[in-house]
Amino acid sequence: MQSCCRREWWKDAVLYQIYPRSFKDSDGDGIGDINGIIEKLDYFTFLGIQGLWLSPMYKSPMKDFGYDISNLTDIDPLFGNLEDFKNLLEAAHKRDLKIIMDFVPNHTSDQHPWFQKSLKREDPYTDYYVWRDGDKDKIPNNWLSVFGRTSWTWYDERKQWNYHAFIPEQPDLNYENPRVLEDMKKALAFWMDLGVDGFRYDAVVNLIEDQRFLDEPLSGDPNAKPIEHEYLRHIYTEDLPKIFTTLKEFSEVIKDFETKTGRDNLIVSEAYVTPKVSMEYYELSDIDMPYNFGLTYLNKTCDVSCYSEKIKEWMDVMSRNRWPNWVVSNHDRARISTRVGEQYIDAIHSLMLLLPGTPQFYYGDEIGMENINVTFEETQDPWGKNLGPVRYVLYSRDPNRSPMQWDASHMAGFTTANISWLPVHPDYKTRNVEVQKIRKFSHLNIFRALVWLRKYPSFRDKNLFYGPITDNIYSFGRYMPGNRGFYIILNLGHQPDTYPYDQHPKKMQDHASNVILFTGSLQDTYKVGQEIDLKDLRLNPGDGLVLTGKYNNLFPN
Ligand SMILES: [Ca+2]
Ligand SMILES: [Ca+2]
Repeated sequence: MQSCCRREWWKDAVLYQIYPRSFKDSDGDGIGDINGIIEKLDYFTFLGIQGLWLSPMYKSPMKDFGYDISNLTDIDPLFGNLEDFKNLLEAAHKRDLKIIMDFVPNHTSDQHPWFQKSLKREDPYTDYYVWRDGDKDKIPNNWLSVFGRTSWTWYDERKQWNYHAFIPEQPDLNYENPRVLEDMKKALAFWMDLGVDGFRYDAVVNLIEDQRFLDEPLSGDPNAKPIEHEYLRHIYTEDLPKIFTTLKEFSEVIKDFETKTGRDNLIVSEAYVTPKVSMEYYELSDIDMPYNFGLTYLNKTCDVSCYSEKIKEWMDVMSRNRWPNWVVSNHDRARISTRVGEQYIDAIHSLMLLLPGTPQFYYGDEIGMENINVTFEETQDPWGKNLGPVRYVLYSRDPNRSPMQWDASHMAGFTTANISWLPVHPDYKTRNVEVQKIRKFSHLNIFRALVWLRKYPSFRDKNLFYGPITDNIYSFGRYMPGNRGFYIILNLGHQPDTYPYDQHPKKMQDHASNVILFTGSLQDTYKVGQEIDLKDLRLNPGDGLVLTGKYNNLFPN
């Protein structure tokens, strides 16, 4: 709908990514499914979540865990069926919870009927994929798969090479053929008719290939092995200009549907690019929120500059009608707890929930779930398998996809089976939803308090001002004239530090005097509503404070 006239639901939403295989198993096969998600929908009401993004549940041989789709308009039996999915939509909508689907435009499974027909040169599918003539013993060029090794596979049936940006079982669609675009639009329409609330465009940087098929230059990265994607600079296979116009065609289908039905669909896109390039997705592809992945690069060596640079870099490009968003982890990135250390989790949640814009959380991050260790034998992820028993640890995404830790019972309450598709983290008896529900200052309850806090008008706009920073302390303020203002002070560094009061913004003097929320070691020091003298404020690493002018109790019970 027109952004001039009404506020889209996703601007006030907190989003949550479900990795369906790992969320909740309803039928005891050790793999999460749709009915499992339905069982747990009240959890999102409890958390204060308004939108769920579901990683793919389409029919798939599961070579890349659902990102290899063999039927774009059906659900894989592993997860349930279309009826189950409709039930999920209905049950979610009853709770004012929106459902965002993954949309995978770059490729299908090699088991998709289009590919099977293309293999036989059956029209109109002959050119649905990227085929190249050549000699069986000589690959067309040096292009490398994102998951490592050559991106070309020879097919005797066609006596031709086939291009795949990912694994051989994920052949790339050929967007030089306009029919491909039209057929993919039909898939979008199918799910919109069913009632989904938006899409996440997957792997958009790989969508288009340069039609000259020239060798890519070496990256010069000394850490990259010759079979690894980082070994080359992807000037002919990534970020090509035609991506934007192609995606815009998809977005137009979605926007037309919005105009017809009066419903707002959220369009997000996955591209690990600079904020500047991200902006092109807003402008040229009509995407509501290109994911802001800056904070997915945080790690244990980060002092405050990592955070402040990424935040400023992103906010600096948020002009006009662009709406900010924040992501720290997902199914492709190590868990944030593991990357930066558990003691920073509450402070990072404070950033994500109190900075301007829409945050998206990865399942389990709200309780600070950690990566699991996976041996090479246990490795399921093709990215890990492809690179062998030494290098797999650098690439496998299995460690951050372990089952959700619901409670201290058998298999963390995830499944009744004795074995799950990936192991449950051994810390589940002490780290789980149930145990954190009861603990007043648990990650889960601080997360809920922050979600509740962001309902104040001062958090609803893009207003933001930066407070002083040190090597350890980061601070920022949010306010809207005529409303209660807030001031947030976080120690994101590695040393205890004192708030630099000599640089304290004078305009905040009146607003920031009472403690409203605190994390880390400060829970022994402060009470909600207590007046505070910023001159003496000392914070340990991971500590955080939210200050405002008046008393407010943020911790229910
Ligand atoms: Ca199951
Ligand atoms: Ca492609």
